[in-house]
Amino acid sequence: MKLNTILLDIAEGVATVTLNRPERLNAFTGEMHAELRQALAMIAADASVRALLITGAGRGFSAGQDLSERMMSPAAAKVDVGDSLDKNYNPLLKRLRALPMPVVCAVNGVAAGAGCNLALACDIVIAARSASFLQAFARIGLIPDAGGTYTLPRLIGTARAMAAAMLAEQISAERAEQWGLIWKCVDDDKLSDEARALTRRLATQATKALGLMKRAIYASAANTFERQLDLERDLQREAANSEDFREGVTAFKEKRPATFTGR
Ligand code: T3D
Repeated sequence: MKLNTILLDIAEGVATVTLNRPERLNAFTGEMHAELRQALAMIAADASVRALLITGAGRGFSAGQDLSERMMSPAAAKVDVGDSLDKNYNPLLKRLRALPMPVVCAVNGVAAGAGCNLALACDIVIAARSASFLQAFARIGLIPDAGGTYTLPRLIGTARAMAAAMLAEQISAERAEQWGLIWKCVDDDKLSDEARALTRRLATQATKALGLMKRAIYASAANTFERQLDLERDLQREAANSEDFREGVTAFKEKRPATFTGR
């Protein structure tokens, strides 16, 4: 598959997608969205892939929508931004959430606009200490999209979410970790190794259970306690039907490390 705006690597159970327009801080174009769709379809269809890592090339993670595709001149045809969300961003976010495997995001530099919200929609976010998170939308007269108005208040509460959205100030990786916006930040020179090691480790775990965990935890935001208990029962039944559950219990009894296959 020939790709111009992203890199895709699949090895040792891990798929790595690198946003690759470093000269534009990996801003999203229509072409990048099309390539991400192709890559995610390939990852979902490849039974050998048990975890996904997303990162960016160069000094930024992603500056969000490429604004050169949105140049407004009186002569230019008006862009329907709602169509762009319907066609590009919303399916991307839904596909990532629906992937039945852990998705790790390694934020290597600034993550702005939809780039920030793509990162925050991943299951585990690890960032370089010099990275930052910016809800840039208010600076250009937009509202947070790509799931931002959903994820932000759930991750950091309404007070911080509102100020992050309205003030559009850069949030450092250290503050993001303190607030619980991300899992953790690490020294810049450790990011790549730590993110790869973490994703490889996830790829050796009981993939089916991790995929079900993801479904349960994301569903909890819209569920009552009672409905969540019912969902846990249903998903636990599925987890317990896996070969990995049998292996986990057998390994425990035999006092040896479990070897999970993801089945
Ligand atoms: O339209 C729809 O489809 C709806 C969806 C919208 C989703 C969105 O994401 S809207 C939000 C779009 N993003 C932004 O508003 C962020 C714009 N960028 C920035 O504010 C800054 O670049 C950063 C704070 C992210 C980083 O600042 P800095 O000083 O580190 O870098 P820089 O010098 O501003 O950028 C480096 C280059 O990348 C520069 O190009 P140049 O001058 O070297 O030729 C800059 O123009 C370019 N660049 C940065 N962001 C974008 C971009 N080019 C196109 N689109 C960008 N978003």
